[in-house]
Amino acid sequence: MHELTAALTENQQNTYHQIIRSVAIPEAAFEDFCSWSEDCYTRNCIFENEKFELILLCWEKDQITPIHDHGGEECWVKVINGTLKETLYKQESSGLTQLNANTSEKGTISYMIDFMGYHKLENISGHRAMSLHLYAKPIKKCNVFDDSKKTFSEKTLSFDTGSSAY
Ligand code: 2CO
Ligand code: FE2
Repeated sequence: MHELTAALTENQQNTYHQIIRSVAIPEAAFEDFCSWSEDCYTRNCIFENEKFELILLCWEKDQITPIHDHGGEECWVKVINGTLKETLYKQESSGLTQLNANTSEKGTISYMIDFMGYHKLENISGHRAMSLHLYAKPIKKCNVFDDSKKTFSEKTLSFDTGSSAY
């Protein structure tokens, strides 16, 4: 894990995809960072500085995010275990329209940035899942879609575990 955080700290953001793709971290190394909740997937901070944040998301079976953006930042997601489904959306004059959906297995990396639209992620494994999220720069706020009101509202993001000390 130290190797990954050191490489991200020392290198430029345009190398982040390559770094997260090539690093091989044993699944067991993530056990120290995980926490679980029946209410919502958990966000566990592994490392954060001014340039980026590395977060482990822990998903109980069938847990799902709301539809959201990424506060103008870049986002890479690597599946550590389980299967995640990502559904993409685009805002159009008629409202929010669904684009494609992708299924990611262990080791798969997906990328997201606001001009690509919005997304939601769902654990479709049938059991617990874990995913590693790299955001550059750190995302403190994002816009979340309220399905009943059919509007977006700003949400402040927080960690369930891990500190923001650096
Ligand atoms: N962006 C969501 C979050 O950090 C997870 S979906 O993958 O980007 O809570
Ligand atoms: Fe996201």
